[in-house]
Amino acid sequence: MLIYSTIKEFKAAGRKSFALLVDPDGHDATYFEHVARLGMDAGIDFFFVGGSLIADDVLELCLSVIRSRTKIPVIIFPGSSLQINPNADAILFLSLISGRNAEMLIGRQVTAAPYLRKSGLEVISTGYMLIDSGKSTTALYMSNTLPIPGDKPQIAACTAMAGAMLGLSLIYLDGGSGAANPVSIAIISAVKEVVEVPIIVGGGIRTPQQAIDACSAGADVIVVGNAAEKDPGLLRGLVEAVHNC
Ligand code: 1GP
Repeated sequence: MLIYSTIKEFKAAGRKSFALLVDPDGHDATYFEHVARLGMDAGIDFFFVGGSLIADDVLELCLSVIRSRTKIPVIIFPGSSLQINPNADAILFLSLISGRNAEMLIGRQVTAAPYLRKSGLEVISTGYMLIDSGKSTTALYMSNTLPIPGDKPQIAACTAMAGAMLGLSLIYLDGGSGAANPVSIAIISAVKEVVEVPIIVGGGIRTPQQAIDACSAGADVIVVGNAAEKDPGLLRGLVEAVHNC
């Protein structure tokens, strides 16, 4: 089934979902096999694959190993416009709507569009919003944008509203990989109140309680990368917490 329909169906049924973020950079096939097993054992709903600095061949390897080992949908979460590969189920087509860098809002997308068209990937338009999380993250540096201040839920709400009105299919609230603090409940609730589209929340989620808080505030999909990479033993508890929300 198409990935976006699945996400929407889960949302309609009030079922929260969990995505494990895999950054292929610096890893090999053995690691990807391990991650595939880990995701299956923990009962995750989606693999998100992407990172700021990955070479093409590692992305390809990561996608093909995970897809050959599991039936869990694999979604590219591109750290750059070069990360397009047909070996996935879908791609989040990101527009960085929290920033004012025209390249990230529409420039890279124009370059990527013909490749995406040929790729056969399901393209899911996503309003990507970086939220200040207490420390500078790779995403901020690489995108050359300012994040939305963590204590300004109204700005986040208006940004998400504009994204949804422009027709974007998802809103992704991201504190950035390895964020010191997850996106706040106030920000998630303010966004939830004004948009109907599914909301993805990630960045700095390390505990089941943080995942539960984000879900209760309105997140439909929780994304965890760093915490699970550092301590794979955490994964099962995080997934259970999300599924029990
Ligand atoms: C980052 O939302 C993701 O873009 C996940 O962040 O690695 O901090 O879990 P973490």
